[in-house]
Amino acid sequence: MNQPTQTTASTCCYCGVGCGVLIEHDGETIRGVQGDPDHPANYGRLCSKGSTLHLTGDLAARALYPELRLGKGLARARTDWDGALDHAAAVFAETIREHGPDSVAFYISGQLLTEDYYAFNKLARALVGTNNIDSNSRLCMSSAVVGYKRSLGADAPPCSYEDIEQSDCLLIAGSNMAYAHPVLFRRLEAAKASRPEMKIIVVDPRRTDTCELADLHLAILPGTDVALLHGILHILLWEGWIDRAFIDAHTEGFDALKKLVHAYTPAAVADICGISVDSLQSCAELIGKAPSFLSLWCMGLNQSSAGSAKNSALINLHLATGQIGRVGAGPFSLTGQPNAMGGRETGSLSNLLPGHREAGNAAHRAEVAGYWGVDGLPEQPGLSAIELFEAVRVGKIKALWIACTNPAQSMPDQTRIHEALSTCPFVVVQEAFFTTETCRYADLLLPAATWGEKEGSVTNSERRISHVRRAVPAPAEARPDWAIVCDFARRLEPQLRPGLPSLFDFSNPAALFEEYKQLTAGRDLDLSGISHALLDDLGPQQWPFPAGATRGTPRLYGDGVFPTPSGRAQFVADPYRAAQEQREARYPLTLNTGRLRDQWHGMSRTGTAAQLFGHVEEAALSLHPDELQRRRLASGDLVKLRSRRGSLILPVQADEAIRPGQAFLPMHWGDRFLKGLGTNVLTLPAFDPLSKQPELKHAGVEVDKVELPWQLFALVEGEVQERFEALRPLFESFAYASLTLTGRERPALLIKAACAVAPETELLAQIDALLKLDQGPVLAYDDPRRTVGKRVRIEDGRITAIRLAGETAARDWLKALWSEGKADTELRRWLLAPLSTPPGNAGGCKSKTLCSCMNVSDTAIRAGIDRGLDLDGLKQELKCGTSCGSCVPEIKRLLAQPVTAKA
Ligand SMILES: Nc1nc2c(c(=O)[nH]1)N[C@H]1C(S)=C(S)[C@@H](COP(=O)(O)OP(=O)(O)OC[C@H]3O[C@@H](n4cnc5c(=O)[nH]c(N)nc54)[C@H](O)[C@@H]3O)O[C@H]1N2
Ligand SMILES: Nc1nc2c(c(=O)[nH]1)N[C@H]1C(S)=C(S)[C@@H](COP(=O)(O)OP(=O)(O)OC[C@H]3O[C@@H](n4cnc5c(=O)[nH]c(N)nc54)[C@H](O)[C@@H]3O)O[C@H]1N2
Ligand code: SF4
Ligand SMILES: [Mo]
Repeated sequence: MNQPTQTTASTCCYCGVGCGVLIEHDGETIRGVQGDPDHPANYGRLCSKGSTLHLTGDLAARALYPELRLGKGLARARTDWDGALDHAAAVFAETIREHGPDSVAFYISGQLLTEDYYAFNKLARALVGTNNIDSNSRLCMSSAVVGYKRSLGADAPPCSYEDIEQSDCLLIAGSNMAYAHPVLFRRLEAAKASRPEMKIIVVDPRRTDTCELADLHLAILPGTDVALLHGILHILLWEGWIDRAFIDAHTEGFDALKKLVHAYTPAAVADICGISVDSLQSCAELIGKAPSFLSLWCMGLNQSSAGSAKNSALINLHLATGQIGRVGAGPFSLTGQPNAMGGRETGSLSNLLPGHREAGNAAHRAEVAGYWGVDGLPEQPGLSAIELFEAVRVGKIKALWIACTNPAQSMPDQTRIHEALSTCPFVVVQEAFFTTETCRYADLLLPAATWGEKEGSVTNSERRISHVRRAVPAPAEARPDWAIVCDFARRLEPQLRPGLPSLFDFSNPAALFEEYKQLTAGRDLDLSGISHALLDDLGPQQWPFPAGATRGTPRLYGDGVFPTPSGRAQFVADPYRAAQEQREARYPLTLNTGRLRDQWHGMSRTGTAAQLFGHVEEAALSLHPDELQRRRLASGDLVKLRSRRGSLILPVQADEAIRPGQAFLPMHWGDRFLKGLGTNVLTLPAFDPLSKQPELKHAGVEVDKVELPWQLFALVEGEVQERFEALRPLFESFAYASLTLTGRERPALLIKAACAVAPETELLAQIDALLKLDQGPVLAYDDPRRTVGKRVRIEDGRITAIRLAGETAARDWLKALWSEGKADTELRRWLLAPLSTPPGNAGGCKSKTLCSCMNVSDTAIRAGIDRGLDLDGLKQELKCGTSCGSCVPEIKRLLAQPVTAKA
């Protein structure tokens, strides 16, 4: 193996914290990653996802060659880039000629680089002539965009990460930053440790790991934030904890808001939100008396049919208290994806244009058209994500280009999304991994370069632009996104703009950036002073950074002047409206969805690293123990989870962090890892009227116990991706099937499945063959009626594959033996005995890897706690929590549990 010889400074491709990474490689292959000590987002830190980047992205899961399907129902065949893009250009040109420019659409992603984004946007608006270009940021940040614009006049988070550390009072609303923005959470932990007087309030229906840092946790009922925020303002007014001078000098609309919040009395609000009047009062007092007050928020506010109202109600608190434009103060949205900000800047939502302009504004259109040298930009409003897929489903959109997003997993109401994708005449998918749910629908699959293989820029949550650098070449024929777009556009131009000079004459990402940045000159986000070269010289910079500037801008609105027509910030008086689906007899539970600590969205990348399944191994629905008891369910039981739109079969687990009446399911599970279209088969497509962001966090659901007595458990090590692909289709006939990875040094595929009656022996034989259990050193037992069968493969004294069918009580015991690399002497006796009771305490306590970096299980940590170790003792003895620190909040939670619960 070649030793790493080079280091390339780049950024992490996951969350919006935007950490700098040092990629260690040998010019061909990435060997390791370290946090970049010089990057101002993380100063060397990385979380469990960032520090394992080099372990993800198995080549066997990568899209490597363009593939084309020449007719529905046919298989895709490999083609070359010329053939692929010529074909795409021909189909797009013909569709546009026959049905007009709005019969095609582009659905792109906050994980694209700014240069990719800009190229796509120019392609759609200037060349094709449609505003049908939207991005997955619609599911993510569009409510924050509306919130900032309505309240402050421009889409600009006004704070810096340092403000978080310097604040006296932090309100964290609808953000589980311990999981979703971990490095920032580590910075907050450190700040609170050095200034314990800093107050932290968490508003979240669930008691998340983020609550470990909270002085006050308000577990409000789902969707009631607007009532809460108005209730806080009511108390601030009553107590006189507002900044009248700031309100008079710098804002408008306060009287209307005052009138509105008059009705939001503490008693009424406590009732709506399901919290006590005391806790509401304490919350208002912490905010009202704080020298500086900063709020952080994320999807708990944005992903709601009241997302815009929630955002503005929160910003109202800052305006009423004058807590903006000062050190440690301000409303600070955490952006989800690494370059959601870049997408907003380049105008890559259907209603936007580059440079924070509006597609619906004629003057803005004329400015951009003039700069691009085209006659005009399309006037017809573009469709937003939900509307766009609906237009595909009903046949209005006939050619769809999807890049860097997996809508067949991440959009709400999956049944309709799958319908749309299967009926669309021409679907192009530009993807780095061929394994996603959306790739199945690609008529043309274009292999994209990904993290470590591409160059450009990204903007993180604090408006800081970093230069993303390429470390190694992309595998096989994969190409960077900007290059694919420009190459396609140049092939489309002769058909749509014959005889005119190309609009896409870019030879590298820097050229795209140079053209794009001029569109920001003189605008609120002016970044015309930045270039790739400047970022190499000065390091990452925060906009605004106009031409001639020597440094970026850490904080906005220090002068109290806002980018509104009057220069004043606007109070917004939206009343509280309940979530769309209220609890009712048929659907008495509210389903909340969100992130796991170690997985990223549809798991195309994180799902290739067995280690990242150590913390959570499989899909399970979390319910409060009382809800389980009420339904006579025990942890591990399989249930049918159903909403008005669809259902899923999966196990339940007890979770005290969730209030009765609610349920939680991670958003990551799609049809690949769990049979049945995934979490979003349940969610609803209702969206906020202004931001058009869907209500992904509140769906009415119910669970019913299912009897699926015939169960299967299998584990096989080696060639996990290949086996995954081959085995997954065989599980379509099972009612329940979960396929995930497990292990660390020796990754293995882990399968759990169940159905009502034993499947055909032929199917089982097929499965066995793929598990390498059909020949060689395999111990086997089948009961005479063939309803129970056991197979274990032992090589060099170690278990390498397991399959239990019909009866799976020994699964945890066998898995533990596999993991320890032992073949117990009991094994043979147990296996060949007709009675299947496993020896010892098999099937006993299941453990999970709490500390993923140092490979420490929760069992080991509990044992340490029982021996009397505190956090420092645990760190010293077990080394847990000493690397990335992502597990520290959970260790603290174990430490805080009463002794009986710890046992
Ligand atoms: N590990 C990991 N990190 C990620 C990602 C990932 O996939 N994995 N994705 C990134 C992306 S794109 C995003 S957008 C962010 C998302 O980051 P977050 O928004 O922090 O994560 P979520 O888990 O989606 O939701 C946050 C919290 O909102 C709460 N919530 C639900 N309903 C309500 C409500 O009505 N009111 C309030 N106040 N809270 C509510 C949920 O209980 C949940 O704890 O994470 C980013 N970081
Ligand atoms: N129920 C529920 N649903 C949700 C959410 C929720 O909280 N609950 N959250 C929503 C939110 S906030 C978001 S942001 C979305 C995310 O949803 P998606 O955008 O679907 O998420 P990803 O799986 O990250 O999709 C990115 C895809 O790009 C591919 N890729 C990686 N690098 C590159 C590259 O360089 N180029 C190209 N072309 N492709 C690449 C990856 O393999 C992956 O398939 O999910 C939304 N859906
Ligand atoms: S916090 Fe973690 S996932 Fe987010 S950018 Fe930093 S290392 Fe990547
Ligand atoms: Mo997101």
